[in-house]
Amino acid sequence: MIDELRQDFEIPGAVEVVSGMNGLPKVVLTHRSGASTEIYLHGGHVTSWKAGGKERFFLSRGSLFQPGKPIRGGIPVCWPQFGGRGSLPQHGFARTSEWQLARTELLDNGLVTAELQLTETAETLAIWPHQFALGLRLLLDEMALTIEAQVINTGNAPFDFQLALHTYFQIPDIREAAIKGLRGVTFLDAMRDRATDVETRGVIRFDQETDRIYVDAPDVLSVDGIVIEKRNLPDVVVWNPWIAKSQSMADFGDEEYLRMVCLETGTIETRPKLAPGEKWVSDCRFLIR
Ligand code: TA6
Repeated sequence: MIDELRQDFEIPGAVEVVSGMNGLPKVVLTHRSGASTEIYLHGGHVTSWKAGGKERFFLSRGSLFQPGKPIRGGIPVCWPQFGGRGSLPQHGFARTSEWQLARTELLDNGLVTAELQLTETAETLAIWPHQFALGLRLLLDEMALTIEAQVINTGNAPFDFQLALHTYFQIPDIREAAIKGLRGVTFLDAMRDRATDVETRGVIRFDQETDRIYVDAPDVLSVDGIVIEKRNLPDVVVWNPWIAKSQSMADFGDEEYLRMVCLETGTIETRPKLAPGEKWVSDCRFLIR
């Protein structure tokens, strides 16, 4: 399988297809500046983004890299459901499905891109009776990684969905982390049974388990010097499991909460509804200052 993918999609100096953890196919994009990103076909899952000589995403040492299991870290794709709010498995089935590599490009301006796609299977139809095309397009340049997400209803009945890029950022110390841009935004607090509140802090710091959905958040945010610019992804989730929850997660080290924070971008409280043939698009850009 990897040999065919290499033949069809590799671009010397820009795109490689390699055997990743547990032999899972992994696409490696490398920009001429030295910036790089990696995405597994398993889950359509970005596991690394190196820019400015540093890894910017967190990946747990305990991550399983097994069929049917989500990878812990990087960017899990939560679709068509977020969390446990529906009849599907936690965060939906996209992050545990095997995606297809559809296209790779090296553009004249040096941008390196890869497109992955997931469409319905017998397994997905059994739990979610809709035909769809879910696509991710990665665009890598020296200072930024952009992820374009799109959903097309390829069936003959309408459906709605939730989508979130559940991004794990690697940070030196959660006790020093700073998230900016959410002052005045209404949030649902999972630690208080989804009670509604309004964020009063210009800079969000962490000293306990934090799990909040910020509704209709501004399109420009930052976490420890990384700027996030989103489009058509109204909601933001801020999550750190802290001590007790970390100890309860089998694929996550007890101390790993110190080096990560999730700042997720998605459409969670707003569920886009697609008629047959309709398309929904979004993009999210991660930029180092
Ligand atoms: O993004 C926050 C959240 O919904 C938390 O409630 C926590 O469950 C986290 O996602 C991780 O979920 P997972 O299924 O990947 O362990």
